[in-house]
Amino acid sequence: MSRMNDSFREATRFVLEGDRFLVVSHVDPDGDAIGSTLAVGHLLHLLGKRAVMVNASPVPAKYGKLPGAEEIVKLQELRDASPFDRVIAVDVADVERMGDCRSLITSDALLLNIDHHRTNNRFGTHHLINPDAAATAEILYDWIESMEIQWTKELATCVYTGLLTDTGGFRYSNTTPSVMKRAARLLEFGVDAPWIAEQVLETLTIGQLNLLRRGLSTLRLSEDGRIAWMWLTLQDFSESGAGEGDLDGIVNYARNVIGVEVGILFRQLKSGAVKVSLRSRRRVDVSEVAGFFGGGGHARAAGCTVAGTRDEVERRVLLRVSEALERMDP
Ligand SMILES: [Mn+2]
Repeated sequence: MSRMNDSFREATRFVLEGDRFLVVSHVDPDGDAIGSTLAVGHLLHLLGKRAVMVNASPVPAKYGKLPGAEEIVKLQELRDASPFDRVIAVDVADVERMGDCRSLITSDALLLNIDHHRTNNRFGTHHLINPDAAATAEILYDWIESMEIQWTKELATCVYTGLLTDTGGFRYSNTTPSVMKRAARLLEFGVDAPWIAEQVLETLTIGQLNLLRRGLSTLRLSEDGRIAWMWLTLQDFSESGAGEGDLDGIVNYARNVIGVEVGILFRQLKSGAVKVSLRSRRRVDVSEVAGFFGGGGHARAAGCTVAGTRDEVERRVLLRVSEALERMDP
């Protein structure tokens, strides 16, 4: 605990000593990535600093109404900006996950790495990393508290969004007493919980619905019924008018089938490789499976990109998941 306090103090000093910051998160951002990006943006503004928020991917529509979301710029909009020598990366386990945002950063930049992925490789110069945190937003909550600054509704809303989405709507095993206590405090600062839930959990785009329909039509089960998987092709994307942001949550339908322990979504990438999203119900650590293929994530939610033909990738991943399941057996 006291070590974390030291880290908070160092992180605060890092922020106070700078003037202009780049705030960045991972490609294909989720609610924790966007919520944490916005929370750091609000925080920097409250401290009188200049903050430029960027993401290599577009902000998914469901996060577009969060306070400040319209200020997250696209990479292209910064083409002529001078590079940044102070950077805050949120929810980024590996510098590669920033995508082309790396091009905005000087080689000698000071970088504060705030993250909760167990696979984080400490690529920054300053670190607030806690793999036991449910969300990057949970680390931000504690850091902000340590600064004793006045919470605003906007700041609280963005932190709350990260807590809500990374716990699957306060449902996953990372929904700890600590998460609920922090969420409860955030409500006291004026967070509109039903509004956020409606925005980020109860909203489907037509593209998402079309993708879901196509994905479900490919769903297959392993013989023992413990693995379910779906495929989405490039054609599925083009014909359903869907983008990256529309993939959110589709893999859960495979995992949610009764008896299934691991759900998998395979999707073709333009590069020819296959992006694999893995979700487990209770026992299999899918971050280990993803790690084997050079990816990462959390015990219950992880992903990787695998090169090879459709059949090859499917066979290799299913084999690895089966082995993980066998290891789980008593
Ligand atoms: Mn996260």
